[in-house]
Amino acid sequence: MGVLNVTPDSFSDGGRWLAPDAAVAHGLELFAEGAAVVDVGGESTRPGAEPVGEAEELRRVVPVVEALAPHGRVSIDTGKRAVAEAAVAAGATLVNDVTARLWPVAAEARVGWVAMHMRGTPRTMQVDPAYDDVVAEVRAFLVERAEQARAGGVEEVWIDPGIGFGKTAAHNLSLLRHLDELVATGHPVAVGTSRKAFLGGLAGGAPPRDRLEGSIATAVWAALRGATMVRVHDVAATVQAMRIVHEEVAA
Ligand code: HH2
Repeated sequence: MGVLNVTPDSFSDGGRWLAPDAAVAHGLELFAEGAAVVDVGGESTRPGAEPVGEAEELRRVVPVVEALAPHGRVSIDTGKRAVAEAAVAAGATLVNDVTARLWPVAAEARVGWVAMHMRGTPRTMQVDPAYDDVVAEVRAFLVERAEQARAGGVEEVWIDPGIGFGKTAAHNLSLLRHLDELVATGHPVAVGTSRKAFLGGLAGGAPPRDRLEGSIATAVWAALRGATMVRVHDVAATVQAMRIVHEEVAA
């Protein structure tokens, strides 16, 4: 899954793809690099981000989804029901739901749904996140939501631990270390580590543009542990790394 942030303020690429033409061109580039899905988002969920109004988010994403949908699978990264509905009407076939609440939209439209775990809201989620057992709590939450969605008629349900969403670096590492416990639930697992802050911390304070090594290392780790979708900014490099591991080393 390639990331396409149509936002002025995303943490690693804010503003680069805000103009619709630039966003569409970048989305086509992500497909050409080997993305199976392009994930269009119009609201940054970085720690501390201010919410975006519904009308503005719609204005950012709908034309981009419409232009990209004939070229490949498009997902909509949102927490707003109206945005998910409009994006699906414009051709998106996967709702990437950072609030894990919007499965009725996917059921109604007969499209796929990604349930991501987040503790709190982006504005406050990194203020002292605490769990007794992060892996067990995230797993229980995701299984409950996934079962609700399946019972409600959604056929394609993904679960995603929400790396960095109300989690310390230690929480993120535990979730990655024990990813097999999410895989064992039987729901397909998606993971997004790309360029995230904990990777900067593990690489001597590297800024987002210098986190490719950690992004690829954790994407490959996640895939080897059974995740079947990774959400990444650097599609070409990740595809190459995955090909080498899956088609050559593990062949
Ligand atoms: N991470 C981000 C956004 N959406 N969706 C899923 N399913 N999983 C993730 O880990 C995930 C996500 C945050 O990354 P990004 O879009 O690059 O940044 P921003 O929220 O600042 O736009």
